[in-house]
Amino acid sequence: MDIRKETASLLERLGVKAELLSGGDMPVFSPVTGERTADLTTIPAAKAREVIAGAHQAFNAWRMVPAPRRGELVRLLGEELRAAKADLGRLVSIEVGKIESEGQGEVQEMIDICDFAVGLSRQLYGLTIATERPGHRMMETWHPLGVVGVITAFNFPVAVWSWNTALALVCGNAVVWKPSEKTPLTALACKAIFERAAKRLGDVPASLLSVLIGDRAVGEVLVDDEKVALVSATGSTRMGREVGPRLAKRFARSILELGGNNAGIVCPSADLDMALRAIAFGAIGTAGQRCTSLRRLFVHESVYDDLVPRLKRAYESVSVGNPLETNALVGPLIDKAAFDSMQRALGTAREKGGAVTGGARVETPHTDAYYVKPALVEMPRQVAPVTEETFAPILYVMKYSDFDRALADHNAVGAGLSSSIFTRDIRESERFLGPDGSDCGIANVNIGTSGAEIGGAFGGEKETGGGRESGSDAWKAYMRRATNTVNYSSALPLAQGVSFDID
Ligand code: UN1
Repeated sequence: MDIRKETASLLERLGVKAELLSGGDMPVFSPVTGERTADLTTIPAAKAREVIAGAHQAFNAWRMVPAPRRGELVRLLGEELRAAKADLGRLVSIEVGKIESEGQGEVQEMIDICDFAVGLSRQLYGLTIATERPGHRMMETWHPLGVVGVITAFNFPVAVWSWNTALALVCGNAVVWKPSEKTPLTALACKAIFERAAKRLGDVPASLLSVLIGDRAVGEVLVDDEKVALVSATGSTRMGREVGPRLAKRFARSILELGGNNAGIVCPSADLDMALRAIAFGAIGTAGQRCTSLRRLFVHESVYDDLVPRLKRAYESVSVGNPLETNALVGPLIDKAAFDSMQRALGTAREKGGAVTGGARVETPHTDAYYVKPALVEMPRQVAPVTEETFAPILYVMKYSDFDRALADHNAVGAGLSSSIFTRDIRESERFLGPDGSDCGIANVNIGTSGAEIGGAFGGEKETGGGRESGSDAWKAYMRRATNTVNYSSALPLAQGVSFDID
């Protein structure tokens, strides 16, 4: 197959102009073969600031459009995504290396959030609040916020954009998107899909959605520009440590979705067949490149010798290969840097007494593509590198005897995104979900750490950054709340019984 040609023809079908794809200063590669698929042109900082100013004008107009009408745009976006699902999913597979069902699944997640946001566009509810003063009414109103900057990572190049954008649009905001340098082509495709939806609605302000192709410097423009009211950033904790304080300095809002070092606990009563499948998908799926991937596993000593050998067999037999041409369950790592950091972590784990199954490079004809066997590492205890997130398919397995100790170890890492317990004992599961249980933003029972639905709020605590995106009431972060007190009486009573009579 000719990956460059297929990329070009997919992009053409998706509506991206061919002239955008060549002659630029930013090469784009597919991890599937390591080949170059396009050369895009990056935007200079000054031009990026102009784009943001344009987005601000779009916001000024869009905020006056009634929310259900804004929802109609998102409904059309959902329709266009349904029509483009096969092509966009395939492009995700080319650009990220996901297997087919995961590439398609990512687009399904976009369609789902559009449906959610359409309903939401008629449900941006505010409260009416009891007031202590007679002849008064107190209420909350929710208003559009401004320009929303969206910074996305390579691993979910389009779904995370859609979570933010579908909500931001119904909330009355304009969006400026800086995709990962590793996955800009899917961003151009989303922009073209959005433009079709906007054209069908008619009357959509120009620049309601903009895409900034560029590197870190462009991201910094977005973070520092006063016209950007909120930045929703997905990426490493290191990135969040830089972005968070910069936004705080100018009192801008942030939604940070950073690293995960997600764990599972397998208890004595667990359904081991179910646990096995859930663990395998969580740890091996997407080549361990989800922020929700399962990275640590605590297994009770009574089931360890049953579960772990079965897991190792699954690791040894899992098919790794070209996701575009084979039915492999595991595609490539994103690049050489990812491969190197995986090998470094495995080296350190071995030094600390870890017994490694898998982890070696799988040779293919493509020397610049990095396929690996997923690695299962039996560790004597939880020490570095177990305590750090390595964005690769490494699962550290540890034996436990005491539930409290396992729970303490579970929480004893910096990140706090997702977590799971496998048990049929309600005391254990409720404890895990309770106030002294898992300290993560996502805590599951008898399902894995990854593959969350869009209906729930998505995000995590501690070094994961505290942001919430997607479902539930995450929309509130994309609006500003006003508390309104209306006096319809002929007197002016002051709150708290204060007297202040002037002659
Ligand atoms: C991410 O890896 O950044 O829960 C997002 C999941 C997906 C989203 C992952 N729905 O695994």
